[in-house]
Amino acid sequence: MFENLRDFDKEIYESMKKELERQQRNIELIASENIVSVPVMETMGSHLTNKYAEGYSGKRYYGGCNHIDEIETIAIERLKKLFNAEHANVQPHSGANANMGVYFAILSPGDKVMGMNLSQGGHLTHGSPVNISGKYFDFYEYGVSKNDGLIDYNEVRKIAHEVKPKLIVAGASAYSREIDFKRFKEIADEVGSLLMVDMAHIAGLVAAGLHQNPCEFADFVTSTTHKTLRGPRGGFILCKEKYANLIDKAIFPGIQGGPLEHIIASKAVAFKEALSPEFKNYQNQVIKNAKALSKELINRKINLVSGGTDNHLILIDLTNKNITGKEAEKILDEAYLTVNKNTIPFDPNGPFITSGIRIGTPSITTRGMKEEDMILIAEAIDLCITQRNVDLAKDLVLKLTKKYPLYEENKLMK
Ligand code: DSN
Repeated sequence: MFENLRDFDKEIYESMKKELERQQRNIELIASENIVSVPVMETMGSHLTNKYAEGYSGKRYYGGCNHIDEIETIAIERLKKLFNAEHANVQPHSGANANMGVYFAILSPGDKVMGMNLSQGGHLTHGSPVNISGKYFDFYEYGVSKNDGLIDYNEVRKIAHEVKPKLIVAGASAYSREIDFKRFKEIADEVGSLLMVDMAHIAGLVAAGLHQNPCEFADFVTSTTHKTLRGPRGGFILCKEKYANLIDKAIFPGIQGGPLEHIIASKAVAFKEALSPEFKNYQNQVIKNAKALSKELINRKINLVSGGTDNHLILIDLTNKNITGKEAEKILDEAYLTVNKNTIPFDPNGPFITSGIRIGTPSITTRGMKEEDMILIAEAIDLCITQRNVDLAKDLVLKLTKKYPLYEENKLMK
């Protein structure tokens, strides 16, 4: 792959090659990242990018869309099957656009909405004051309990009764426990709200039947395709049939123009992978690895928010380690462990410094790592954040990444 690029544009080729080498050399622990298969990558880099196809299958604003229609229809049918959904829109360019699509479909500026506090595990697009969601709509925050770091459903219920929002948004980007969507639906029904679930982080687990499926309860479900779901970078919306037209119109012509059909084809390939029995084994291993890594970290006196994990993600509380999230991210990077700094609930530090780091197991599991490898990863993390011994940690990391090559080393870019 990439021989033509190598001959035409050395500058970009060389930077891409260095990035591939970084991905091969490092242990990727960013919970929202993954490693796509070659078929998923091939469809993304294809001639499908040449085609304009504004509109939907059978109702396009451009000629020559018959094969594009076939592709988009396959993507939609696979996605509906995967999540047992009534209606699917595969055009959102990202998770943020998927969320905006739902808001644009059902809200007017100033409407009341509830979402999870960003610094307690929520997401920018769930009403952060610096995001368009928080600027255009009247968001009220809920969060986790100070005692156990778990979503405080009683507080959610109390706020919902006080605010009576038009929409409740459930879902998180830094929450390591199962979310009870059924409970959210009960609360939404009590106060006459609609329910949207953003399942971006856990979509792969849901697809594999390892997490409660929000499509059973929510009016709208949004997601990205590139996290646990292991597809190309993108988004989608699922909804009840009665909202199908509203959602489709909100995405196009509401907030997007021409769909990215090369990405939609790649999403279809990823959905085919996600429908396979192998994918269920993979997601099972993602959770087993996260639980094993949690146990090994706790054994090394590293504190975790909520004391552990039910999913692919772990939030480390560094307050007993005399190191900030920002410093930890840097020292871990020096040892070739890639993580992101993250606020912990009730963090005394702001989002640029933070008192935590967020890690996850989707990428390392795709590489083939198992429970026994989590011992070495926990050891390397501990060497960095407790003992500040980068050299020893780096040796452990290199041993592991050599053992689990990415894309059959040297075959992707020579
Ligand atoms: N940036 C993503 C994450 O890392 O969770 C959310 O959009």
